[in-house]
Amino acid sequence: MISQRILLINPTITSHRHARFPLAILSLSAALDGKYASTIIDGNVDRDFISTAVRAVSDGSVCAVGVTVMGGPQLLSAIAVSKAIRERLPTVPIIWGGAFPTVCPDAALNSPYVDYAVRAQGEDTLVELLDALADGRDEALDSISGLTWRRHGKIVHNKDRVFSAASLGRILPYERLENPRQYLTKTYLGSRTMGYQAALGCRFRCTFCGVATMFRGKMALPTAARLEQDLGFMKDRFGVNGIQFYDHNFFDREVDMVPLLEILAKFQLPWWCFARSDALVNLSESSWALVRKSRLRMAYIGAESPSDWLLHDIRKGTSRDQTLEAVEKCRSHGVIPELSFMLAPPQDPEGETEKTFEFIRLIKRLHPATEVMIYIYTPLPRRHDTNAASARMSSEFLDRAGRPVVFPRTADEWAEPQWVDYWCHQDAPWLSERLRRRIVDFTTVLGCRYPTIMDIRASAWGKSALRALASWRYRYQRYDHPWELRVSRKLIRHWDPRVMSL
Ligand code: B12
Ligand code: SF4
Repeated sequence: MISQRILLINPTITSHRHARFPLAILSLSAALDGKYASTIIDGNVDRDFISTAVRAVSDGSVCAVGVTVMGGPQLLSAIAVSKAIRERLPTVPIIWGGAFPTVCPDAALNSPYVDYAVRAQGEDTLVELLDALADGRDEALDSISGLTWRRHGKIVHNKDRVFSAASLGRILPYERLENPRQYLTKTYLGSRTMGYQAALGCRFRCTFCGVATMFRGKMALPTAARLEQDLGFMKDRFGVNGIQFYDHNFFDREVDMVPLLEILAKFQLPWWCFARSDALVNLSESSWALVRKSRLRMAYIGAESPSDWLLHDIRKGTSRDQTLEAVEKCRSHGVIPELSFMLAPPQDPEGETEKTFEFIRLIKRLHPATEVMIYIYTPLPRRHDTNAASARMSSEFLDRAGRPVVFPRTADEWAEPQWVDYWCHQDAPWLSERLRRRIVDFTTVLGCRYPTIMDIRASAWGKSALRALASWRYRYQRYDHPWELRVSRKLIRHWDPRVMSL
């Protein structure tokens, strides 16, 4: 018999208009079924979610609270809701899971309003944790893989949980959300675009990527039957006409992908996904034919850098030439490549940034429709051991004043503006003010010279005006202080592509 209820919270991370299905807490809710009842609160649609959450725990019917936490802006709302619950009902256990506690479990536990941090996949860990809490024995906590907790005030990291593909077999309980249709957004893909994850994990282990910390090189694909069932459900039940695939890396081994591409080609719903350049370059012509038929509109490719030494350093496993080749492949098959770059690595911030600008200009000459996402290279602190990580990072990286970079040790410190920017790849301690300005200016000029197709709000004439206004600056590389573009962009209400992408 189900006697206990857990509250699952997705703290606010974005506007109501951009809210996506809160897949993490839906997946957890599905895994709890049959053992624990769950109530879902989504801070992206309930703008007063902290009061809602406090009200929900106040009557004493909730045995624990689970909060999903991504670093960056969501950390602030996660802290706020956790503090409010702790204050109202100090005895209710508060459990954090998601990207932030996976990468920074010490910082999460160094916060008085977090009792347990669940690292990586959370379904099984959560069930075992709730069972142990119901049991009331601390010893039971010891054996729960993937859990970070406090034993007599000291932080303990249990061993990592082994990768599990079990969640691929569960159907998400969308009906538990208030009005599921409000999560379908109007995008360039379709008037009812849905965020959906088909596969789990990624078989690569790029050193800068939180996905590698979470999955440690493991991945699992759904069966073609499962994909077909979900797409059919989404189309019939919600009228979905566009899909953003959240799979960390959509194109896995070609032989395994073909059955999935065949399903996508059957539905022909315009779609978007994350992909690697090497996978696209090596795709056979018959698979490309399926890709075309399936209406893949845009592929987000982590190009990261034009420097092969850096790509090697971060263990990306791709090369500059593969990026160029992937752009060409996409062009010839009618897919828009969306390339993301990481600028200003600490080893040579200025030099690498200028080199990347040149590479972007080259790509724009080859395929002007290419979308470009510009981020700052912000390596993650190492897991499990913030102090040792800080020490290691100290010897590796210096800030703009020449002092060793020391990462935050608590969630509150990570919530400070400069570290929120760090998590969002907007700023880094080694970036000089001059270089930061130059990157912002280049991004503005590029974004106006080539307005993103993802922005469906700005008018066609507005985009043409921006393009015309920015063309001399782009042509003569006069990026400094593009104040007229900034003003025009505001007037025309043209979005930065990073607002629309992921
Ligand atoms: C959708 C999405 C968003 C949405 C958020 C939608 C929402 N939640 O309402 C938006 C677009 C707002 C967003 C923003 C950001 N995102 Co985001 N996002 C994603 C994406 C594509 C899918 C997340 C998802 O739903 N996954 C599916 C669920 C099932 O998996 P999950 O969240 O990992 O949950 C599992 C475990 O983590 C764990 N778990 C999670 N929560 C909890 C809670 C409890 C209590 C427990 C026990 C367990 C648990 O159990 C779950 C099931 O196994 C992921 C990539 C991905 N595929 O995961 C990136 C990702 C999470 N985002 C990331 C980042 C960095 C961001 C940003 C902070 C910056 C950026 N994009 O560059 C921004 C913030 C920018 C800003 N200014 O707001 C990174 C995190 C990496 C890292 N460094 O750790 C990811 C992994 C993308 C990437 N490859 O880099 N994002
Ligand atoms: S291939 Fe992409 S998702 Fe996978 S580890 Fe590398 S950067 Fe992360």
